[in-house]
Amino acid sequence: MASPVPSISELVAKARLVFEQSFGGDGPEVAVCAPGRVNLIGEHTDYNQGFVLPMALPLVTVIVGSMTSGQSVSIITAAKDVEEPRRVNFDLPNDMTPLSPGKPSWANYVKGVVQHYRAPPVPGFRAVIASSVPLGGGLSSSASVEVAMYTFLQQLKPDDGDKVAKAVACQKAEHTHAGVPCGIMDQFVSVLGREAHALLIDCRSLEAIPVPLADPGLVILITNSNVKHSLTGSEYPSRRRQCEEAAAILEKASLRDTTLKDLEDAKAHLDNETYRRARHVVEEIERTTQAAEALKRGAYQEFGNLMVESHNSLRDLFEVSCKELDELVTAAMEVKGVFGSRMTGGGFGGCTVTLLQAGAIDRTIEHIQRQGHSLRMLNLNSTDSNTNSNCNSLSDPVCLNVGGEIYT
Ligand code: GAF
Repeated sequence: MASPVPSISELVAKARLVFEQSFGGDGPEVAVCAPGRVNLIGEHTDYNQGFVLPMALPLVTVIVGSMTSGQSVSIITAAKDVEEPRRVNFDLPNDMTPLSPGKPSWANYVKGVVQHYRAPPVPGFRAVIASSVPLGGGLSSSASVEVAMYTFLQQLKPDDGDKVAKAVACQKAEHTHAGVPCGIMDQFVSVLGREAHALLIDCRSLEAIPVPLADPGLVILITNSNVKHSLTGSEYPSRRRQCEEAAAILEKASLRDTTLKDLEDAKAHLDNETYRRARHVVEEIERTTQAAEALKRGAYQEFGNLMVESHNSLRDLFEVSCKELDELVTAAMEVKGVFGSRMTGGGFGGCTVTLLQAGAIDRTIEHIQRQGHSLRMLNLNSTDSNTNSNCNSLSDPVCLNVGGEIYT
């Protein structure tokens, strides 16, 4: 009933075939990959310097390719549902001239990472991208392309290997070349995520604590509303701006430094919308640390209750949910054995994430489908994750980055 997740080897084989058909010659010398993510709780808190609790997924972006002697890049995407053309060539600037973003938009992630690579100048290369992360599904397809691209460049010309700096460089690529003023969560967990763990990330100090998530009695179900979200519109930047305005009025560096009491005391100075945005963030930061504690104790019902509170707050205060996401959460919560459910990611469409007892998986999927949703679902048993699996489908050298580790 749940969709099978293509393995990393299958994606590498697909990308390799496209490489050989398009470029001929000896085939690719390098293969890398980086995961998408699902955020369990802590939404729209990262750019407010708060906490987030995402986990890396077995859905990944793979890049295969080789260095060339020239000063140009030729990149092809074999990912689903992307804008044409699927092949883009560009020259690498031989001075400090920036690489301008343009059309097709998928190539901007590549250009952005080339621009912000921490060991310039980048050598010429040709490469093929393949991905199992759904585009516009709120599962960080863009961060997984950025981190895979960065990892690919590391294989051609190593940088100093600093993982946090790598995530920050990929975040910059998203800012300058995709035009999304995102926080650090997606790139951070794509680089530093660990198998069978969620990551409690402090988005101010950029420190992270792995929280074990490998109970065979527990399932994480991701349900795609099939409403495509795009964060490049005005909504995401405007939410970020409202949060910054609220912090400025409260005379705080960020909403991380704000308590509920501060907010209530200043309510008269904030317009109602700004107040509600700020209230979501302040309470969500608190919920996220509580949820991480609950997960550590195996208190799944407590965790689930916090997920539902988070969803309601995103729906009513932050206003980034939509009818389809709300319906999916309601349907999931009607099933016995479901602990909690919420929208995940930036919002305005995309996926929900549901925490449930393993024994409840079939009836949960059936129930959601009976509500009239014809949905693509991904059943992620946390013990069944292949986010750190290696792949040997290329002849040497083989380099894979999954969850931040490089295997050669
Ligand atoms: C998107 C952004 F890219 C993240 O940085 C984060 O703000 C998220 O939306 C909302 O929590 O995925």
